Amino acid sequence: MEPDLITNDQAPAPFGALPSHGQLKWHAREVYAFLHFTVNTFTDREWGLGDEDCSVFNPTDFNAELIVLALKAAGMKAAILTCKHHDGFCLWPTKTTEHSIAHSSWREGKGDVVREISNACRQHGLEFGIYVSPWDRNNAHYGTAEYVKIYREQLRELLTVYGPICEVWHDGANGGDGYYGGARETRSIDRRTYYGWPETWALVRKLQPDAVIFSDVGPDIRWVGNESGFANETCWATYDPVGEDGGVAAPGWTRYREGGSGHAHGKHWLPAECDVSIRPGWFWHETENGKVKSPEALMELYFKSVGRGASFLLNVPPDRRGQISQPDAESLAKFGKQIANLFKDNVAKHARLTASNVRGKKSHFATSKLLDGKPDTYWATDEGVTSADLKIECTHELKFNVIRLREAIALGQRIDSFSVDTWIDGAWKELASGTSIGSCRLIRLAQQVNSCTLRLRITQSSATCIALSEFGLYLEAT
Ligand code: FUL
Repeated sequence: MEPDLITNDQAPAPFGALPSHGQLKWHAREVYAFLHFTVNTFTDREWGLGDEDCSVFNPTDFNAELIVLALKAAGMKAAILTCKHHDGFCLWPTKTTEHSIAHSSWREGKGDVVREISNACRQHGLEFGIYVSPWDRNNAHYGTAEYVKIYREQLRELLTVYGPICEVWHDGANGGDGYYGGARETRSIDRRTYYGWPETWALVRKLQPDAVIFSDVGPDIRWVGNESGFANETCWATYDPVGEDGGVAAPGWTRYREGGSGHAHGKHWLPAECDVSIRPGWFWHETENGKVKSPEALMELYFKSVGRGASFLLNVPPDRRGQISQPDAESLAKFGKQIANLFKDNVAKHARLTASNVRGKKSHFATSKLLDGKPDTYWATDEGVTSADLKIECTHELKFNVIRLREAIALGQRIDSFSVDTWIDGAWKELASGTSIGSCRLIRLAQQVNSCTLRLRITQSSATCIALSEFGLYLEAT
């Protein structure tokens, strides 16, 4: 946020829950990758048992740079690596367990996948995040207080040795059967209390203050409640998770389906992340080489995640070579091109924008801010003006089939509903309408529209005035 627009005494007062610095950076990432890679890649499983011999991890031609370049071609801004999945095998030479890459035959036990992926990310301008499964089917101490210490130590290693970490990812799979150092039994834990999450998250905050923490319940980023990659059409950035029993929520202990929409004007800024795999499974399996999602399917998911104010976390699992398989890489590259082409030109950029109200009639808050491409400038209305019209006029026809709106979210999520109309044969005709906007709302129209005159109506705002940062019209090639 430009200091003068936030601190300016004429600027709108922030409304409700607000994003932190780390969350604002997260909103800008929009599309980023999951890399599921571990012993499962070599044993053809989705959940390893924890009894795998370390030597099974042996990629034949691991190449972190090629992996990261495949992600970059899709326009991805970050990669989150499964540093440890439920099987407990650590992809870095940890001091906390022998069940790690240091005891594999790969590079004679001297390799470090976390080091290489994090370095390649930084070299190519991507940020790096870590997935560290709390459930550990290998560790003999799982279920005792000793294991919680080990888990925190693993986080400490990862958060101190590998440079800046953008996101820390905790899944909600908690306990069950496993190897557990040879005990081979079923261990259950109390999901609400066992891990001591507040203390664990305090450690993350201390070591990496800008990292956002993801789990079913945040504290920074929430699970959207499905693994299919979409948010609900109405999707608020605010959310107040409750436990399955209505009490205190914890990862794996929450009414997770509510994550799809969040809660309008909830107490916490806790936006949704939509995770999904480019293949049916999270890990690479040869039998799924023909089942890679097409670029069109990825586009659809983009509209249903990023286009609803959430993020698109797309898993792309490295194969047994330690690279991204060709069908996956091809789909990623085409998807990246389609996104880049779609947004390269806001066709409304030369249009005349006239608002029914501009805050204090000041240039600071003028409608031109909607077209400057800056997330921290915005058109605002006077106090008490909670609905307003924006007319868009052009001497030539604007041709588009996608509309993009963004709120100035540093000031909170303020708008409740909107509509877009086009002027046809002497009357306004409604093209689209919706509810939540937040960081991004995309409307993908069924047909191309050619029009010289349009109108955006902000029909309701719960804040005392409106602050909208972008109005964009784009043409998606069909
Ligand atoms: C889940 C895990 O059980 C899956 O294996 C996968 O890692 C997914 C992203 O999270 O909780």
